[in-house]
Amino acid sequence: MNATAPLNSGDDAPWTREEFEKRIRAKERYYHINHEFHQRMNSGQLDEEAIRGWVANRFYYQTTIPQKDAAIMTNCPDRDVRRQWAQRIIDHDGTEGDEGGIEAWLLLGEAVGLKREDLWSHRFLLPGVKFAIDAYLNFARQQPWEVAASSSLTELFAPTIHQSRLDNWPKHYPWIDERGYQYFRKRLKEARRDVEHGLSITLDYYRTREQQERMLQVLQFKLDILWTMLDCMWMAYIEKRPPYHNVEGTA
Ligand code: AHQ
Repeated sequence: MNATAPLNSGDDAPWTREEFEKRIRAKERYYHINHEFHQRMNSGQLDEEAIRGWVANRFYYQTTIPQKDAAIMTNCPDRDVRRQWAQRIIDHDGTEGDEGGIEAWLLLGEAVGLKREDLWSHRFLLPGVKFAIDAYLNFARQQPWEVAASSSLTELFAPTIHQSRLDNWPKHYPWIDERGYQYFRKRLKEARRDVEHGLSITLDYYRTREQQERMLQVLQFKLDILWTMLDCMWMAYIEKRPPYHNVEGTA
């Protein structure tokens, strides 16, 4: 080994904070904004059934997020972190005077022609979408709280996706009541605040190169969850091949 080389010059040297963050952000190309379901959605190619199916299936994700965040808090012994993380639960469950994200999603449901009961009953929830979302909740329950916290960093890429809906839905889907768009506006601000906290926890926690590489795998796991949800919706609402489509109705 070259005697003057810096101690950390081997290829197992930890990345600097800047390099680590750059590699985290480089995962953006796997973000579900690039899934063909979202590309069709944002270019006005989805029919009403596909839009309603997406809203109904995503409702299960929205109601699971606060449970996921509560699981992280259960595992987190740090009061200061819990104080900040608790805000995520309030953002979704709401509080006196601010009905929260789940209520806003119910308004989105009504805006696309669904009843609140259609969402709360999860009657349109596809099995594969449920499995993917349950995998996220169980991950948060079982992993160290810092690992579960870092899996929320797919939201680094979320402001773009919420903005693309606000830009595209009104022109492509004039039949949707614009009161439904409150959720997307709300998340623009909340996502930016959440990822700041999530990123600082992440850049502090993963120290060795092996841990940093592990974090990129954790982020890919969450990206896979979001991508898989849309794969299931593609089968059901684009291919019109929901589970058991070829066996139902046969004697
Ligand atoms: O509305 C979304 C939301 O509240 C959250 C919380 C965060 C997490 O803790 O994993 N992720 C997330 C996301 C929301 N919306 C998704 C979308 O496409 O509208 C994106 C999703 C995410 O980026 O993980």
